[in-house]
Amino acid sequence: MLKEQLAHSGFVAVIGAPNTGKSTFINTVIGKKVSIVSPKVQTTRNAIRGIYTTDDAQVIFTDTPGITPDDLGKMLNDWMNRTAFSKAREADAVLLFVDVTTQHPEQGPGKEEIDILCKLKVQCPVLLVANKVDAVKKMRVDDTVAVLGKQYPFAGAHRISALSGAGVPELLAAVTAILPAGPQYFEAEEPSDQTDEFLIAEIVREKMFHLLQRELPYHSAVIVERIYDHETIAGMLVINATINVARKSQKAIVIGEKGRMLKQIGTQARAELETLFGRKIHLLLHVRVEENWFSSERTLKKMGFEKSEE
Ligand SMILES: Nc1nc2c(ncn2[C@@H]2O[C@H](COP(=O)(O)OP(=O)(O)OP(=O)(O)O)[C@@H](O)[C@H]2O)c(=O)[nH]1
Ligand SMILES: [Mg+2]
Repeated sequence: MLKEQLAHSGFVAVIGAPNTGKSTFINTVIGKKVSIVSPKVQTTRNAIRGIYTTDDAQVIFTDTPGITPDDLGKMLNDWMNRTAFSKAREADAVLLFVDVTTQHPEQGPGKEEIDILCKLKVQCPVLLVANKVDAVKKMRVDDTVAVLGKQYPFAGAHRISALSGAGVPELLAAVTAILPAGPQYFEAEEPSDQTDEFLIAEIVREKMFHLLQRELPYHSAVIVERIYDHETIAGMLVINATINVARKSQKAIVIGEKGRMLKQIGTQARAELETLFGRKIHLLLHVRVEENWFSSERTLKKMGFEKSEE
């Protein structure tokens, strides 16, 4: 049952440059994987909700793609950036993530952060979140916060480690307190609103990010075509998914010698999916060449993108 009135409820957009730990933070808050994580930049492509519910509050976090001027396949990149800014504009509060390990306060604030702050035209409170404090000295964190603090009228600054969870409860309390009274939007048992198809595609994509070199994951997209219960093997979930790549040569790499790479991607994804769904899974992966899929409106829509207006 949804409660009509909570002391605090609303939408919080989590934005920042790529690789700053936005998705890691969402997963830590929710306590399970809602959004995929990798050491490579631009892992997240869509707006992904992680819903945090307590007795008297509901905070709907939206994980967003890292904002970057880099141009990897124009339309996809453009839509990713638009997604991040439009989610910030729709939100009741914004968390701007900064990776303290990549900041050099003595050289002034990061170019990426300045660029984001210039384009961030929001009325709502924006909290600065200095992430990865576990990896650098405290002084450097303080300097980063001080330097960036001069660039924008932040409603507060928090120092956290999304990975270890340090500082996360304090940040959660602060962002909850900012939100006005309002209704409960989602059931408490629903930590996310993504479909099974989307989550499965994302898990396959995460394994590709970890297993494939350099640019390849960026040139790939995963689409779950069909999920069905197997008629003869009770309890087995059969999943049919396609990996789109942009070139024939990329298809060969994803499949690998004697199909080894594709098998490894499938095995790792299946293991995680079996834990997630709590049942046996048969994952059928197929690789298809679709030139310039990242500039194809039809394919991007199939991948869950919306062409949001800026
Ligand atoms: N040391 C340390 N590493 C972290 C922390 N948070 C995230 N990371 C690492 O940073 C990398 C990027 O994390 P993600 O959560 O994927 O970053 P993101 O901001 O969602 O990245 P995009 O989706 O590409 O924009 C991963 O290797 C994480 O393990 C942290 O608090 N400390
Ligand atoms: Mg991410």
